[in-house]
Amino acid sequence: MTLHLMSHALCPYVQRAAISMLEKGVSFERTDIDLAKKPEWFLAISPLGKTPVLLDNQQAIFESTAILEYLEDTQSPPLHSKAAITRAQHRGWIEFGSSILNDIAGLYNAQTEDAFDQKTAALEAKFAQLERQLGEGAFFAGNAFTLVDTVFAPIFRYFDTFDEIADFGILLGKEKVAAWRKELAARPSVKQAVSANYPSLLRVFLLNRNSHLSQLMKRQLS
Ligand SMILES: N[C@@H](CCC(=O)N[C@@H](CS)C(=O)NCC(=O)O)C(=O)O
Repeated sequence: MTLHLMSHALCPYVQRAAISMLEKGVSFERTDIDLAKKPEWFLAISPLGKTPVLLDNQQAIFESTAILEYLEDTQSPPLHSKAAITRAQHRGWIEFGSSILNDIAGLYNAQTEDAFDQKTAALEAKFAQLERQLGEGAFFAGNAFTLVDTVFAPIFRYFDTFDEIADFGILLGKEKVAAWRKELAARPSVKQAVSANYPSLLRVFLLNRNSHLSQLMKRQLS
């Protein structure tokens, strides 16, 4: 089987697929797409013009959750529970993770302090929900690493850079969330899902948003 991931260095949705394949020990190729100048061949396989796309022997699959499900159907070990009820619940939490990613984009693009504070509050509330949801064990669903973990590892990765700018209080006092974040950061598949220059690329990306966060970063640099 030849798997080829159409990728972007900073894309959290790409990381979901990469983490899943690394967990399953599947070898795959990776090609970075310039999302500011999408090639025609990429638009032909990506109806929404977004990364990730996974090519399996030239057959294209788009949307990260479709890719994760395909990898579950074709590669072991499974990262989805055997129980239908748990799988359905985890799909819900994956969607919850996507809504956090939208809030994070809202945070780093916010033009005013007010808009930034609103996004901070929305994120704080969502992580408080997660804190209540988490049980015992290293990961979202106890000691088994699941698809929900592939979704949250890239989310927590943003906070490594945010924390260098300031503590916005989003994760403050959430002990279970903090322990989960630490476990995910130490996981080899999570580490290998991005290149070594990810933190510096993210800083440049955030600085170039012309947003409230960019201003905070510039003040820090001056
Ligand atoms: N729902 C999509 C979201 C993917 C997505 O937003 N990808 C971003 C990069 S992280 C993208 O390709 N953006 C380019 C664009 O929207 O033009 C998924 O789960 O795969």
